[in-house]
Amino acid sequence: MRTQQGTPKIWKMLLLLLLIFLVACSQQSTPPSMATTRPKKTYRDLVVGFAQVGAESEWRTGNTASIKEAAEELGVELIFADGQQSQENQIKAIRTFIAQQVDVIGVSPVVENGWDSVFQEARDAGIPIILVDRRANVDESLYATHLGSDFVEEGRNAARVMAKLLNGKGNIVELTGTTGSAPAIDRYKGFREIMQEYPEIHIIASVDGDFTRARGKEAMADLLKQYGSQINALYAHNDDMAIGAIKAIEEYGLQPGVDIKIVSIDAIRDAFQAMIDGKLNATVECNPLLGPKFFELALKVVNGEAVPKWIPSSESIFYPENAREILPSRKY
Ligand code: GYE
Repeated sequence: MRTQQGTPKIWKMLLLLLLIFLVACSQQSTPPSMATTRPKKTYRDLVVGFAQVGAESEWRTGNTASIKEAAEELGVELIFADGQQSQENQIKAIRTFIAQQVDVIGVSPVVENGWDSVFQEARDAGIPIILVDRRANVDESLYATHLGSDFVEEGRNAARVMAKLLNGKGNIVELTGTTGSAPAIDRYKGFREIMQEYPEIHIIASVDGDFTRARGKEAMADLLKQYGSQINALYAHNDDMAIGAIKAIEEYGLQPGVDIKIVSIDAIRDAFQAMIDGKLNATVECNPLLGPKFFELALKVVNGEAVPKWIPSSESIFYPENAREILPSRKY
């Protein structure tokens, strides 16, 4: 009797165990990717915060226009913050983007250092950072990718051109970009790398012109007061400073491009005009039209696709000889 009564109980237990086993198996056989896959985002789903440096140069206004136009064309929602060349403003903007839970943050860091904590905050919130144009001095794990030029190579190219213009001999003054910014650091470095091959070329002064026309003019006027006709050439880290300096040289009574050879960087439209007018001897291109590529990268990053850690631009050098012909095709 006991055995007769006991049998159905055992069967029930076994059935229950079998059921538990089957449920466990069915859960395990679900591919892990199926459980976590989210539908891919499109441009129209993207909300992007962009912390811009400011509006210090024509290069920058060209860069801002490219970003805004690309967002508009692609249908990306862009929240744009102008940092007015202050790191504090840029950090505040990034914190606001984090609070707004944007999908991606783009930033062009005004200076290289001091970004660790705010980038870490973005990472903790799961928001990827993309460096656009300028680099930040942080661990690679704190940003998804960097889209921007090879500033060291630009400095090297400026030096190669300058050495030819001076026939390997002369005194150069330098107007550097914003102290502590990636392009100022690299353009300074690249220029010297090449110039060390020319023992009869001397860099007699190097002054911060903050990438602006006004500061470029002021700084060049001071340099002329100090060194006068000892100056054979000017190397400016951007065209805007060179254009400011051209005014100072004219006011001093010398001929820019002739008495003082000038090489600068960016290749903005006004630099082409200065070359046509015979006041600038060469400009090394730096491409600000980064908008479309930036959003392409943003979308990839958000969708978990792999992107390279650095995407440099390909750039050339322009001379007075064909400046008139090229100017109409320049977009910035
Ligand atoms: O050369 C200058 C601008 O970061 C490459 O910033 C950029 C530089 C550019 O103000 O004109």
